[in-house]
Parts: sequence; structure tokens; C-alpha cells
Amino acid sequence: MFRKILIANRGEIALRIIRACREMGIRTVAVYSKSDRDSLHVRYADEDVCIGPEASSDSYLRIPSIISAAEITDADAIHPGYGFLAENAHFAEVCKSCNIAFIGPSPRVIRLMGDKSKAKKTMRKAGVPIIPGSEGPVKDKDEALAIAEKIGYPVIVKASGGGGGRGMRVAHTNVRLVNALMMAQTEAEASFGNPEVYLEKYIEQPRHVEFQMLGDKHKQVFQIGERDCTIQRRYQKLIEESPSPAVNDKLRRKMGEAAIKGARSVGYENAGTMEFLLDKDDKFYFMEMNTRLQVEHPVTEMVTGIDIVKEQIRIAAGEKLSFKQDAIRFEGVAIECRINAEDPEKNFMPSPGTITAFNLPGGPGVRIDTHVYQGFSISPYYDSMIAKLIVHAQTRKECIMRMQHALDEFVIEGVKTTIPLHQKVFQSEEFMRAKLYTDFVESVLEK
Ligand code: MV4
Repeated sequence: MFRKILIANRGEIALRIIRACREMGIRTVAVYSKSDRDSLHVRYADEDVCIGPEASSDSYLRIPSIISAAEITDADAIHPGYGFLAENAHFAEVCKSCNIAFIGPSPRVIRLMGDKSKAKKTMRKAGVPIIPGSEGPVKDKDEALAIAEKIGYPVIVKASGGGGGRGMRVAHTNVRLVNALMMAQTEAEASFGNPEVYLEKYIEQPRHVEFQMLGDKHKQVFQIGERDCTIQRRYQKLIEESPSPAVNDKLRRKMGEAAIKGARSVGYENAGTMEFLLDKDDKFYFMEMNTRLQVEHPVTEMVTGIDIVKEQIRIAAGEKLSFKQDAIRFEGVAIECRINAEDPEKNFMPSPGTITAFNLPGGPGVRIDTHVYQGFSISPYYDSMIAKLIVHAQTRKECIMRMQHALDEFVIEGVKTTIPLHQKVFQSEEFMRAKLYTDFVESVLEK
């Protein structure tokens, strides 16, 4: 087992990893930018190293600084968290070449799943249902037009180097498709340095259902349940829940088997997420595989009792996963709200500033993952998420009520937050009846 783990991240996820290490008796090293000097992850870690100025590109994304911090503190492993370098295959390779264990999948798998059209090809070969469309990147507009005629409009153009909704364009006619192709290619080249785009049948009003995967170094691959992440705004997840209200047991078994088949086909190791689109006829299609711990992992932890971060560390240290697929028990319902320092009245513009009051909700089944405290200053340089409120209860109805009470108790002053938006969601009839589609926020809340 590792003696000392460096956490190459900040905020709530850095704290989350430090807590798991502490329970495992593993020493921790925090890295921080100058403006994060007073952050809790620095205070709670056993050791800390300043790695640069405030800008992420000069600190949390600077591979030489992070590797140097690991070497001077003699850390034998690095946990990347999510975001920053978590899905950077080159970073994983540098760790390996410096004899520092990277707590995540192999560089090969990170790179493969990072190319969204290669990932689709890989999953199709493994027998996982994929969205009808082009076989990999489209060569030119004639090929795209021919494919679109075959699969039928509307179609969607996606960037191979994209993901998470970046660089996507929908086309309802052939004229629009030619234009969408050009725009998407230009955007893809500018944003990802890779102009490749691929084509898919556009699935109207899909649901986003993803499976949490765990694979060890002994060829065991498990899925530990699904999360429904359909409530998003501009491709940013706002609310996640498990189990998905749209998935019955038969469909759950089919999707879970497909998720395992897909992860096993690439020899997946460590934590990862198989994302599916579910259409109104209960057909599901592979969308993307995320090769990192996700923001919403606590939802799965609350219904399974599995500590995913501890399992990640055990896997990276070469341990065999102790549980068996059929022995995984799911209890109750969990819902997570991402509380962002953004102003819902100003189109969710970030609202940095100093927290002048911070009173947390509590009670049975209420968990808050946050790095924020009274007097803490939210920097405009980093992600606007300041807390995750995760609630667990026996039924979805009870969970919604508990979440409403927790949101009402949650007091944050000094910055604007998305708490009022979440309160609106949980008061809506559509959410209660689980009549949710990916345009929920726009169609129900922003009308
Ligand atoms: C789609 C789609 C409809 N049809 N692909 C958005 C983020 C990225 N994961 C892929 N996304 C989508 N891909 C096809 N062929 C609709 C979306 C989508 C979406 C998917 C899940 C949850 C929320 C979403 C919000 C907007 C668009």
C-alpha cells in the first residue's frame, strides 16, 4: 500500500481524497497555488507545497511543478481528482516514468476514451449499442450528406476531441448540415487542436444515464450502479440521482451488462463512468466513457455504501477488489445538487467573492462535500462549484422532501448561488413525476 499520496487538485475533491487517505493511514501532500494558501485542503493535508501563481495553467496544470512536489516530498502516488490533469494521458505517462503511481486508468485507455469517435468504434466492436452515424470521423461534406440521408435528419455533428457537449451542432436539413460541419470543424480545431468531427442520429429528448465502473489489476470489472444526470444546463450537470427513475430492473440489467462489456473490452482499471443516452423507447446508446472519478460519485456511495476513492487507491496499489458483482447491494435513493457561486438572475454568471455567512444543513441522510467556510474567498480563477449537497432516503419522494428541507436550511451569504434554482426544480411537478429530459432546465425553469 502507498505510504504517501499527493493530491494534484484543489477544492472539495482534494478534501475528499485527503479524508479517504486519512482513514487508510496514508500520509497526504497538498499542492496549492498562491491564492489557495488558506484553503482547507492545505490545512488538512500532512504536508503542502506551493506550486505556482493563481492561474491554473501556471499551477494545477503545470506537470513539472506537480511532479517536483511529489519528488521533494517523496510521495509514491498521485491522485488527480477530476478536471485539471485527471484525463491527461501525458501526465499519467510522466508519473509512470518517474516511478510515481497514477491513481487512475492506464495512459493507453485515457487516450483511447479521450478520442470520442475512437471510443465509439471500440464500444461497437465490443458489442455495446452505439448511436447510428458515421464510422469514425467524416472525411468530407459529401460523405456526411450521404450518411445523414441514410440515418435521417435531425443529425448531430460532434468533435472527436470534444466531449461533455463541447463542439456539438445539430442539423435538421442538408443545407444546415453543410454549415454545421464547417462550424464544428473550425471550432474543434480551435478548441481541441483536432478538426476531426463525426456524425450521429440526433436523439430527441434523451436522458443521460451513466454507470459507475470499478476495474482492478486482476481483470475484474464491476458496475456499482447507475446515476441519472439528465438535469443539466448548457451541458453542465446540475442534479444527479441514483437509481434512475427512468430505468426498470430489466433495462438496468441490460445497461449494466453493456457497461461491463465495454469497460472489460479495453481492460479498464480503476474508477470510470460509462455514459449512455436513453431514448423514449427505452433504447440506450453508448455516449462517452469518462476515465476519472466524477463530481457526482457521492450519489453512488450513498446508495451502495462503497467508498469509491478508497477503492481507487486499493486498485492502484494492486489489490484485488473484495466484493462480487452480485453481492453489491443498493439501498434507497440519493440525489445530489451542485451548489455553484453563480447568479441565476444574471444568466448564471460566476459570482466570486468572500463568504460572509455559511450555515450548513444537517440531519439523517444529509451529506455536504465542500471546501468553503465563513471568511473564505471564492476565486474567479477556478470552477464556480462551492459545495455538493447529497441527500439519501428510502424513497425518491422522501429524498426530494429531505433535499428541499436541506436547501432551505443552507445559508450562504457574500456570493450569489444556484440554491434558488435547485429549490425551483424540487418544487416542480415535472421533477416529482420524473418527467425529465435534457432540455428540462430551459423548458421548465427558464420559461
Ligand atoms: C447527444 C444528444 C442527442 N443525440 N447525442 C451532451 C453532452 C455530451 N455528453 C453529449 N450530449 C448529447 N449528445 C445525440 N446523438 C444530446 C446530448 C445532450 C445531452 C445529453 C445528456 C444530458 C444532457 C444533454 C444536454 C444537451 C445535449
